[in-house]
Amino acid sequence: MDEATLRERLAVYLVADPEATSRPLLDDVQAALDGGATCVQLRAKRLDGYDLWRLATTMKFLCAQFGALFFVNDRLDVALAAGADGVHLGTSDLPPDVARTLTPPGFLIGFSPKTLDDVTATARLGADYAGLGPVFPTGSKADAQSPIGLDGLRAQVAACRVPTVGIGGITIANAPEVIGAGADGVAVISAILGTEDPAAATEALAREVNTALAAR
Ligand code: TZP
Ligand code: MG
Repeated sequence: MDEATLRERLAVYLVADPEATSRPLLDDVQAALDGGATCVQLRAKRLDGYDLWRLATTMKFLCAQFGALFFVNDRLDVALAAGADGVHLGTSDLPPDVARTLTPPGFLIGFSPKTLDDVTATARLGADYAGLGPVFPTGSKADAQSPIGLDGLRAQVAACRVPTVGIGGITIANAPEVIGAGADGVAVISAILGTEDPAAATEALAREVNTALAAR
């Protein structure tokens, strides 16, 4: 996939975490796709390999119907087995360059750098995009670092030579500022899964993101 297409597909990025919703996760993912999500990452820290693979396989099928990208968090083996478009790795997972030795051509690797040094290493390690944050305080990640804020995000985007999404505490209200700081998209958990109507929430988020992207 060329870089411009990847940037477009990262615009409205749902991180689908079963711990963040009381509804069946696939129903929420379907609703988010109906509302205009362009990308979905399955992040299920407590599922074992079998359950994660089953869920990932169904989620990939659903995403493909909408032309949305599908990533699996942490687990390269499950991402490959489920036919995902890619895997999302952090600094405590397989390094992107090591993961790359195991992946077929075109398979996407996302990376969450922690420090500014990690940010500059992102492209060197062969990652296709970076998740930068937490931008704002978040209640969705127990071990989250302190927020980098919009200025921190702007600095990290500038230092990052691959497409980026901002993550952490992003809402419909502050999404335009995240895009204004240079991110190609917004990655959210609670702004979609924590609402009564995930389709309407995604639609509103997508509207804000697309307006902000058009204004840059
Ligand atoms: N990584 C950094 S912040 C975060 C993750 C997975 C949680 C984002 O969740 P929310 O609810 O959108 O703040
Ligand atoms: Mg991880």
